[in-house]
Order: sequence, then structure tokens, then C-alpha cells
Amino acid sequence: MDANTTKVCQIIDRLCQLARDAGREDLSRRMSATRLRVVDPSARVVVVGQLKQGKSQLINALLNVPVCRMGDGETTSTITTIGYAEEPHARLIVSDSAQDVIDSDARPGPVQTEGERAIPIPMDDISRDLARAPEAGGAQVLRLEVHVPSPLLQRGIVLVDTPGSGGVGSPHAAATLGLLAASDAIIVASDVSQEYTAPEMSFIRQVTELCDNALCVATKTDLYPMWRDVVAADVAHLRRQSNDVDPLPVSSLLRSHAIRLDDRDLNEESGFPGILEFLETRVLAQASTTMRRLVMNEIRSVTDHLSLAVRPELETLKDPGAREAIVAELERARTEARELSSRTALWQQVLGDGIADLSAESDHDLRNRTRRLLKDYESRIDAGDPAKFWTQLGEDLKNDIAEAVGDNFIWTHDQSLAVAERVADSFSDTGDVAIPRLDLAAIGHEISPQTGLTDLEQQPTGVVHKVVTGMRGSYGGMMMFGMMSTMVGMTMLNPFSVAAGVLLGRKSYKEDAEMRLTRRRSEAKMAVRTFVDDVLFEVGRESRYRLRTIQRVLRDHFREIAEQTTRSLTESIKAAEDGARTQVADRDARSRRLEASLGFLDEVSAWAAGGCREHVG
Ligand SMILES: Nc1nc2c(ncn2[C@@H]2O[C@H](COP(=O)(O)OP(=O)(O)OP(=O)(O)O)[C@@H](O)[C@H]2O)c(=O)[nH]1
Ligand SMILES: [Mg+2]
Repeated sequence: MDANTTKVCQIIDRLCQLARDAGREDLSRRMSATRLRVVDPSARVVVVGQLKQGKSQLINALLNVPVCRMGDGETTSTITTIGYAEEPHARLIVSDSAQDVIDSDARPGPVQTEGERAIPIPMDDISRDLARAPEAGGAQVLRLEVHVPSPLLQRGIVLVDTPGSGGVGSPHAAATLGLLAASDAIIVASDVSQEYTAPEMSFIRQVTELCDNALCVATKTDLYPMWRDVVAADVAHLRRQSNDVDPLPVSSLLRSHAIRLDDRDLNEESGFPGILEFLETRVLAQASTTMRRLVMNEIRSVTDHLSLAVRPELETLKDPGAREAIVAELERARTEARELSSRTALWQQVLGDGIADLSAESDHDLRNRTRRLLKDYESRIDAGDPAKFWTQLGEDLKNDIAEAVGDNFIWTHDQSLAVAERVADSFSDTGDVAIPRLDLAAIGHEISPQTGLTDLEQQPTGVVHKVVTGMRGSYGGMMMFGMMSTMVGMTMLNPFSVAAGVLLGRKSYKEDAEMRLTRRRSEAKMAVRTFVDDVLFEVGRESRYRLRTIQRVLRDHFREIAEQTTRSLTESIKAAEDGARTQVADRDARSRRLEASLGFLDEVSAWAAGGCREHVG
């Protein structure tokens, strides 16, 4: 803990004590939560990409510890978080709730309050495939948490290795935009064996829209001598998309050799210093600024609450004769309290309307996107014989739908932030209102940087929907590319029936050919439409659930602020009355105590305000 952190903690501890003395457990709880953030800051960096792009080896080489399962025959099957601990240890986090099923849209509400259970796992076992570990006893494996001593992790970085996306038959393998929306930085890995593919390009676009800190790495440069050409082509693709990101060429193999041989030049050549610089100057720096601002805001707000109770009492103690002034003060406080409650009604309306509108608009947005796609695909089918390009068509549709759903997610995410801001605005007169960090992924949990991994992973929301079971998992946190098992069903549905033609005579075969083509086309269109409908249905339901959860988080957050303010005012009225009644003998001692507290509160308030200005402006 550095000197600054120690100072902040001391201040927080004293505020906690003052809050408890004043009987305000609500405020002391708020301070305790803040303290946790101060002592355990973390910036979550998620590594994503398609299958076998070298994500896991990149993490291992970065830390110089073999923490991630990797290799030709091995694959990352579980989301793995790697954080710091002096003693290496690992735990498997499994779901601990009997899923309660929502069987229809008409019965919304919290789908499940997901409990989690941690099962310690020997470090030797972390390279096993743990997705179906017997230790879990059949419960769903949510993630693997590994802790190792590493200077980089000690500074507050938590790395997250994700299963490669695009794996055939592994819909859950997709890293999710939900996970990404809740992360502090994203590293997108793609090896230099080939240029960016179309799905990778749309994914990179979505990632950069969702997260300010995105780094693209071009991996395995040692393996492909032509890597410079590939990277140049990638840059050209990115520029066409008006994306000014530059992929960073790296080689995990060279990095490992460099560390083993203690070879500086080789380390430079591996490209890893670039990743470290990214983590240092972008991720850690930004995380600490954000954290500082949040902490300062919390401290200032709690200080204000506490001063509110102390000041009136002190004033009446000093001048008990000023009855009129006291009455006026009480009146003012009461009016303020009443105003506040009318504002409360206003923000609740803003919130309710905002979410309801957003839900409808989000649905509309997705429908528009898919309608356009449907049209395109129908013209494609009409332009030829779908039997001939059916597999390709399915592949393209899968990617296009994933992109549309991803864009819809980002749009809805942005809009929900805007709703949060509007709600905060209707609060604005009551002082600084911290907008809760809208980790769409962390929703349903306490809002803190540590949470977030739980709600968004592959937890089934309890619905067993036969057709689209696969995509539900990844949509549980919105989807990326390559996730829809529905496509498996679609490719099996083959409109091209061979047997019939062989048995028919030549002439009649020719006559029938026209008819069969027409039938194939209409079957193909039907299949595409059914698929899109299934997607709309699932996504719509998931999206509504998410928005309801956002609404609940925002409502609780602002309600708490409103209640705290009302409570502070009530306490201040009471304190003023007490002050006027205090016996002359006790007055001096009480005044001295209150003055000391107030002096401290004023000082902290000014300090916190300074800190805020310093970093906000
Ligand atoms: N030569 C070379 N090979 C690499 C490098 N990075 C990864 N590989 C190889 O590429 C293969 C895949 O590496 P992983 O790290 O498992 O890739 P991944 O993206 O985590 O794969 P999944 O988790 O299955 O999606 C392994 O055989 C690695 O040895 C590199 O920098 N150089
Ligand atoms: Mg991997």
C-alpha cells in the first residue's frame, strides 16, 4: 500500500467511525465498500479472438507463468481469470443455484439469483479441461480463477482468457460482448497466418465502440515470415473502416525465449514491451483515475451527509437564544425534504418511461436490422439454386446475424447509459450524483469493479428452448461471432433432395427441375426466416430481461441516494432541536466535540473536492 492509499484509508476509517457514532450505518457501509475498492483496485483485461489464435500462450508469455491451458491439442474451454496472490492457488467457480425456470415472457422478474460456489483446485490441475470437471458434481462451471504471484498482476491487472470463438459445436465458447462491456481493456488476438476475416473486422469495430481501451495484436510473427504483409493488409482493412487502431505484431514464442535467455533485444523483437506499455499507460493509468474520481465522490458525498447533521446542532448549541433562527432553519430543511421527495417522483418516472421506451426501441432496432438482412438473403436465394450455395449462405447468415445482434447490443447499451444520465439529471440539484457504473454484465450484483463476471457468462437463464438453446448461453451476455448452434440445425435442413431426380425419366426430370428449384427456394427462404425469427425471439426476451435488471439497479441506486438525503435532513432537524435543549453545563463539551468533527469534515470535503477537480477537469 503506498502512502497515498494509506492516507485515503485513514480518512475513510475516521469517516466510518463518525458515521457509526452518528448512528448512520448506511453511510458507514458506503464507506466500507469504498475502502474495499481502494485497497483492491483491479483493471480487467479480457483477451479474445477466434479459435487457436494464440490467446492463451500470449497470457502465459506475458506473465512468464504457464497459467493458461494452451497448445495444438488443447483448447481453452472455460473462461479463466488470472489475478494476483502471493501463494499460487486456483478455484473453480460453479453455479450454486437450482435454476428456476421462467416459462413464458408473461412471467418476467428476476430469473434467478445466481449463487456461486468456489471449489479449490490443485494448481497441477489447471491445465485439465475443467468445463466438465467431476469436482463440480454436475453443477455448471462458470469460470476458473487462478491466482499467481506476478509483479504485473500485483499492480491490479486481472487477465481474462476466453475460449476461442467460432468453434464448431461450441456455442458457449464465444466470448461475449457483455463480458467486454464490463471490462477495462480488451486485447483482440488474431494470428498472422491470414488477413482479418469479415467477422473479425466487424468484431473489432464493435469492440472499439464498446471499450476505449482496445488493443489488436497480430500473433505468431515468428511462425510466418510474411507477417509484415499481413499486418499491412490488416491496417488497410482497419482504415477502410475508419478505425485508427494499429495491430501490434507479437510473438509469444520469442518472448518466452527472451525471458529464458535474458535477452533484451529478443524481448523487443517479441513485441511484448508494446503490450506492457499499453497496460501501463492506458489501462492502469485510466483505472486509477476512474477509481480516484469515484472514491473522491463517495468521500465527499458521505462528508456532506455527516456535516448536515453536525452543523445545525453546533449552531443551536452556540446560540440557543436564537429560537427564530432555529425555527427558520427547520422550516428550510423541511421544505427541502419535501422538494426532494417530489423530485424523487420525477426521477422514478424518468426511469420507468426511459426503460419502457428503450425496450420498444431496441426491439425495433433489431427488427429493422434483420429485416434488411432477410431481404438480402431472399434476393440471393432467388438469384440461383440455394442447394448450390446453401452451406456458404448459412455461414454468411450466421455472421451477419451475429453482427446485427452485436450492433443492437451496443446501441442498447449506449442508450441505457443515456437513460441513467437523464435520471441523474432529474436529481441534479441535490448535489453530485454518481451514476452507477453500468456494467451490463455486472447488473444484479453490487456495482463494484470486482463483480461482473458472474452474470454474463454462459449461465443459462433457465429456459430450455429447444431450437436456440445454444445461442442463449452466449447471448446471456450478448454474442460475438460463431455462436449459433441453430445453424447446425439449419445446415442439416437440406432442401436438396437427390434421390427423387435419379428415379425420374429425363423429360419429366427436366420438367420437374423447375418445380423443384422453386420448392428449394421457398424452403430455403422459410429456413432463413425461421432462423431469424428464433433469433429475434430469444434476443428480444434476453434484452427485455437485461433492461429490467438495469432498471432495478438504477432504481435501487437512486432510491438509496434519495433516502440518505431525506434521512440526513431528518437527523439534522432532530439534532438542531436537541442542541436547543442541551443543558448549559454540557454545552461547552458538546460544542468542542462537534467543532472538532466539523473541522475534520470540512477539511476532508475540501480535499476531496480538490481531488475531483484535479482529475475530472
Ligand atoms: N510459433 C508460435 N506458435 C504459437 C504462438 N502463440 C501460439 N502459438 C501456437 O498456436 C497454438 C494455439 O495457441 P493457444 O495459445 O492455445 O491459442 P488460443 O487462441 O488460446 O486457442 P483456443 O483457446 O483453443 O481458442 C498452439 O499450438 C501454440 O503453440 C507464437 O507466438 N509462436
Ligand atoms: Mg486458449
